[in-house]
Amino acid sequence: MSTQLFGWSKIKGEDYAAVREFASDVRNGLGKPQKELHSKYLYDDLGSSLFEAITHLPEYGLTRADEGLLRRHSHEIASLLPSPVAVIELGSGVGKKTRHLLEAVGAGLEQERLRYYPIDVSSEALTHCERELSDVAEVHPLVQSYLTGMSRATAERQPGESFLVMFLGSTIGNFERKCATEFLRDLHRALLPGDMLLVGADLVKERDRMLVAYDDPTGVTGAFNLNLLGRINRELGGDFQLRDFEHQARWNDQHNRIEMHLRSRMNQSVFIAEADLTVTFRAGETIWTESSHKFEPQELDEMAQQTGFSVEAQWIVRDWPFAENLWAVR
Ligand code: AVJ
Repeated sequence: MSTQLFGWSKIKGEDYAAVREFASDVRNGLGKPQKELHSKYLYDDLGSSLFEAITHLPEYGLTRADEGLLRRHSHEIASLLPSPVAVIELGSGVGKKTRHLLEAVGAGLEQERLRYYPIDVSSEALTHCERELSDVAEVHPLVQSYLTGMSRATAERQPGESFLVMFLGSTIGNFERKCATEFLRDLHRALLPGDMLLVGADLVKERDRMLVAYDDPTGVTGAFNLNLLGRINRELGGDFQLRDFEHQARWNDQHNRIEMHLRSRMNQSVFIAEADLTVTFRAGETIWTESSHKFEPQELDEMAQQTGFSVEAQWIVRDWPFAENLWAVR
C-alpha cells in the first residue's frame, strides 16, 4: 500500500513538473511578437503517431531516403565502426529504419548481444520500438531529453567499448543553425575519442517538392501541426478552437528552411488555464511551430569540422536528395 502510494506520488510529481515546464514555455512562446511554440511539443503520443503517418505519405520522401541509405550501406557503415560498440539513437521514434543497421552491427559482435539505447520523449513510441527491435538487439529505452538520455547511456560504457550515436531523419534540421552547432559540441563533450556519430540530413532540393512534403493534400501534416493546439487544450486546459486555425508551410529562402506555422483565421482570443494566460490573435497572425532546415553536402562537412568531429564518410541519394554522414570524435 505504502509503496503503491509512493509510486503514485512520484509519477504525479514528475507529471506536475513537466506540465509546469510546458505551461511556462507556452507562456513565453506566445508572448513573443512572432508567436512560437517549440517543435518538441509536437510529439506527444498522438503527434508521434501522426508523424509516423507522415512518413508513409508519397509527398514526404525524407524517411524513405534515409531508410534506403541505411539499408543499402548498412554493411559498409558497420565495417567503419570501432569494435566493440554499443548504439545510442536520439529521437528514435518507433525505431523502424534502424533495424538493418542494428542487424549489420550486431552480426560483427563476438559473444554479447548488441546494446541499443533509443532515446525519445514519447514513451509509447519507445514501447513500439522495443517490441520492434528486441530480436536484433538488447533494447534499453530511455524516455528522456537527448542530453540526459546520452549521459544515462554512456554511464553504462564497458571497458574498451565505443559508442555509435545515431541522429537520423534530419532531426538536426529542427535546430536553428547556430543551435545545431552548439548541440553537436554538447554531444562531442559527452563522448570519447573514437566514438562515432551517424547523422541523417535532408538536402536542399526543388522548392515545390519541399513545400508539398510539408503541406500534403491528404492533410496529415496539417493534423500533425494542429495537434499541438489540441495538446495544449488537453494538458493545459486551453480553449483553442482548432477549426479557427489553419496549417501553413513556408519556404524561408534566407535560412534555407521550411517553416510550419498555425495561422489564425480571424481575430480571436484564447484562454489557457494552466498557464493563466489569455492570448489574442489578429486574423492572419501565425504561431511558428517548427523549422526544418535543409543542407548542402559540404555544409555538413563544415559542421563536423567546427564541432570536433572528423568526416569518415558521406552517402548521398539523388532521387530524394538526402545525406547520411558518418563522423568520428577527434
Ligand atoms: C522528424 C523533424 C525530421 O522536419 O521533416 C515532418 C518533422 N514536420 N513533417 C521534418 C516533420 C512536418 C520532421 N522531422
